[in-house]
Amino acid sequence: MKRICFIAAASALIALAANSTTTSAALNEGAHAYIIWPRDGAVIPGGKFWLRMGLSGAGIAPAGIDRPNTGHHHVIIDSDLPPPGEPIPNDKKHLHFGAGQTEAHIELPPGRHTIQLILGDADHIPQNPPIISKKITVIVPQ
Ligand SMILES: [Cu+2]
Repeated sequence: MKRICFIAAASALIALAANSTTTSAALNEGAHAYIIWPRDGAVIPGGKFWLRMGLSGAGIAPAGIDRPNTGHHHVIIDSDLPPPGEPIPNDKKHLHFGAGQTEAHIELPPGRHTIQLILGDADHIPQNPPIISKKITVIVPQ
């Protein structure tokens, strides 16, 4: 019940935000995701960390909530961006945060890894143009 209330409240806020905008396309221009932590090139002993995800120029909405200029984060690990216009795959290299999370506990094995964010809409499809972060590299020592 608590969760349902939260989603209802979030929808109300998003609706308010949407009313004050002109078109979603105009707002999407320049929107981008960014990785707050870790920083590019970080060495992470043990490979366990909290990834902190940022978003500028767009809003977070849970999967299934269809509002202009919103979406939920996806973390792409050791992979290139998924193709445009199709749902983002759901596997070990493509993690969905469909509850609207902006933090994720990640565990990576030893080695070099790339991490990149891409926003997806209510149906997990990237926005057009896509709202992405810079691709960073992290190193997990042996
Ligand atoms: Cu998704």
